[in-house]
Amino acid sequence: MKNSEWIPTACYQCKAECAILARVEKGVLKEIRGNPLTGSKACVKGMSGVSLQYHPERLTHPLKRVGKRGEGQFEPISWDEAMDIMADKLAQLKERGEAHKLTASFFPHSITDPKWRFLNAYGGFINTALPHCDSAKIIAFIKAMGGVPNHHIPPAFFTVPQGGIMIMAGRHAFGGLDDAAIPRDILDAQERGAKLVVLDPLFTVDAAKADWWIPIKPSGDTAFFLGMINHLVVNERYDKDFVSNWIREGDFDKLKAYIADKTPEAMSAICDVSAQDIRKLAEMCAEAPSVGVDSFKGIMLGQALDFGHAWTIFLAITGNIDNPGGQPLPDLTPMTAVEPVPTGPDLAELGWHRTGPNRDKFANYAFIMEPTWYQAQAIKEDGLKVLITAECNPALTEMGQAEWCKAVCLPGDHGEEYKLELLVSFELMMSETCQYADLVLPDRSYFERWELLYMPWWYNYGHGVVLRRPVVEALGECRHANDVFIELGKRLEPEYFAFTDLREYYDIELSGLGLSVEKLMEMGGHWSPGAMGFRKYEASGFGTPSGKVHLYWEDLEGVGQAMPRPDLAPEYESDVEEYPFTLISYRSIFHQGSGQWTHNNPQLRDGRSGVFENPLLINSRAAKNLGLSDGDMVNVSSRTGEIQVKAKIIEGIRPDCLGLHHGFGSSIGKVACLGDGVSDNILIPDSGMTLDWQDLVGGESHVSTRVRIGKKEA
Ligand SMILES: Nc1nc2c(c(=O)[nH]1)N[C@H]1C(S)=C(S)[C@@H](COP(=O)(O)OP(=O)(O)OC[C@H]3O[C@@H](n4cnc5c(=O)[nH]c(N)nc54)[C@H](O)[C@@H]3O)O[C@H]1N2
Ligand SMILES: Nc1nc2c(c(=O)[nH]1)N[C@H]1C(S)=C(S)[C@@H](COP(=O)(O)OP(=O)(O)OC[C@H]3O[C@@H](n4cnc5c(=O)[nH]c(N)nc54)[C@H](O)[C@@H]3O)O[C@H]1N2
Ligand code: SF4
Ligand SMILES: [Mo]
Repeated sequence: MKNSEWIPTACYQCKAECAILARVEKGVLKEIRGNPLTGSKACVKGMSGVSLQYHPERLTHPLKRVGKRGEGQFEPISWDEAMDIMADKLAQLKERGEAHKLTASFFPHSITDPKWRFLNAYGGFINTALPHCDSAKIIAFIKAMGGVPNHHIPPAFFTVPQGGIMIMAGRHAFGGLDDAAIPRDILDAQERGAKLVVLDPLFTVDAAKADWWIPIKPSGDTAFFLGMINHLVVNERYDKDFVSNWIREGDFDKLKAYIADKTPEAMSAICDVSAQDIRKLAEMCAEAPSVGVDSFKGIMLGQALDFGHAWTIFLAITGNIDNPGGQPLPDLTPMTAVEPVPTGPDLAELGWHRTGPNRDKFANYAFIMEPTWYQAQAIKEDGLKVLITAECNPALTEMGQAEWCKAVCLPGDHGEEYKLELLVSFELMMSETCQYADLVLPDRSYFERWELLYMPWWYNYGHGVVLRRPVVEALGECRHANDVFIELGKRLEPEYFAFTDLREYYDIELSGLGLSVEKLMEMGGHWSPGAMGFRKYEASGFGTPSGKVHLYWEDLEGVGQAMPRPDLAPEYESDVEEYPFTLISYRSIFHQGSGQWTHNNPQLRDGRSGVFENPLLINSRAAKNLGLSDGDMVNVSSRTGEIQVKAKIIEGIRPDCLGLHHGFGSSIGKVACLGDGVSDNILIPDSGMTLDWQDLVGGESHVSTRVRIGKKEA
């Protein structure tokens, strides 16, 4: 081994997984940099990943619970014992005919993640900790354009032409990074003469960089886009070529009829943006050579599918699909299937829907993934018996976190200790979720493991594959969760796990591309078929049944959603008098979710520059009405909980909203616990409690809620 070398691999300080170079000196990780192969970008979080690799709080041995769930008392056990506990329980569950009552929550690094393979082979319920964030958009894109089932495909900002428009509708690209290169690419595009327009109730960093900040009412985005669509259609300012060539016959007429009364004036009354501004942005878009729209929080609401639908209609009638600066529609990389391919259980046959039993409303819209949000509900209804979490921390991140903690502690009905019979958490450091787990399993960090990252689209890779590889030796007895699932597969479902190990699994998948893990390493860890390509539909049509864009969704006629409804999310419309404010949560670059992994980073949270509290942002007018001064302690209460927090009076937030940084409130971890941060999820209701407000795609009405505040009495 050379004394010092730069090894190409992939970051995992956040879910963007940028390509990086890691400098390793005599077997010790020393430094991180962006990988020049994919644009040389790494953010501060990514570069500070080094300080976590050797953090004294890293878990290094499997642990077994000895106290009650939640007490956090453990004893070390061997891997053999841990494997036996899991394998025995899973064998039992399957024998009882309840295999579908296993679920694993994890972040899938690839659509061929071996954990998924295990769930499908065993018959477990597919559940994931991530791509629900914008599942409504994914479904909307599939329904309208036959797009690919890929989490977050933002506009390719590096392709925005001069005069192009970038609309951020509930997207904080400079804070909620989804790739370290995005902020740079946005700024570069602005330098080239593109315009940035930010729709956000909060004056974020993006808003500060924007050419125009529009402080929209939370969940008003559908109405806003419908208002623009009305203006474009009525005034014949749409892309006539695209509409006549690429929209399914008859759909445009249906749209015309539907939007006749969705005038900017009518929509203004819903979204609280003036009709004049709705028209102005519509006109700007009609004139611009391209418009790209990005959203995350805008699409994480109870009317999420409606917004996804309005968003796709807007892109279609302005011709901004698969063009430079518009919405990319990537191709699929042809990976080779590892035979035999397990199909997974037929949940409908088992009487199951994606939100658990008896949710008829959701029956027809089953998607490949199940949000974590319904775990508490499923446990209460005896629908979830074994839960394995990896790379997620629902005890803190789950909306209605207290409900999750309560549900995992519910006693069994027939003398069992708990209704949820086994709870396993793979982690790097002890987390809130680990405190409830029966088994805490020490995972390998992203510097210690193999992983083939494969999604149809990654921002700075284009489509293709990226290899994460071990650059240093694993600490202690750490084992990668994927290896553990493969071993469970070999024990319980051997016909689907005939390959030797993860590397061979990846070699088979890569074989159709003429690649292997070895070859990928020689190539610098990255393979892509080349340029992303534009307007690919001209050659092959869209992936919809008609080969054209579908604006009208006849399969949703029965539930009144064949066209997007303009209404605000029901959660925000209810109990307005009792709870006069909408609380919105947001992210910033230093923190990743609620994760121990970044909150414990001493480089990001040192005594001088670290962020140790998340004050409640309140507009100066609202504060004046309530007699509040900057720094006052306030009580904030919602339908589900109450917190005390310091008020921070600012101008840059709507007077009817309050802002709270998401991800604070850690109760474990030396650095993570520093300061007075509070968790927003004490206030936000559990999704199981608000099923009636949930959207067809799985209910996203979670990241905000209605609250009231009052000064805390001394
Ligand atoms: N640093 C960092 N980066 C991350 C993450 C992280 O935890 N930390 N998490 C990753 C994950 S899992 C995700 S899902 C993404 C999330 O990425 P984003 O959604 O971009 O991140 P947020 O800051 O939570 O929310 C964006 C903005 O939406 C605004 N907003 C809230 N409600 C509405 C609304 O109804 N309409 C509109 N127009 N705006 C609204 C908020 O004020 C906020 O400024 O970030 C990813 N990247
Ligand atoms: N109020 C509110 N709640 C929200 C959101 C919001 O905006 N507002 N956002 C929601 C969204 S979009 C999402 S995606 C979820 C995210 O919620 P989670 O998926 O729970 O994500 P994190 O909170 O970042 O927790 C990640 C955990 O993984 C651990 N980890 C990091 N790397 C590894 C690894 O390599 N191996 C293992 N085993 N563990 C690792 C970290 O230590 C951390 O404990 O939160 C949701 N909750
Ligand atoms: S955005 Fe930053 S933390 Fe996230 S993967 Fe990229 S470099 Fe790492
Ligand atoms: Mo997310």
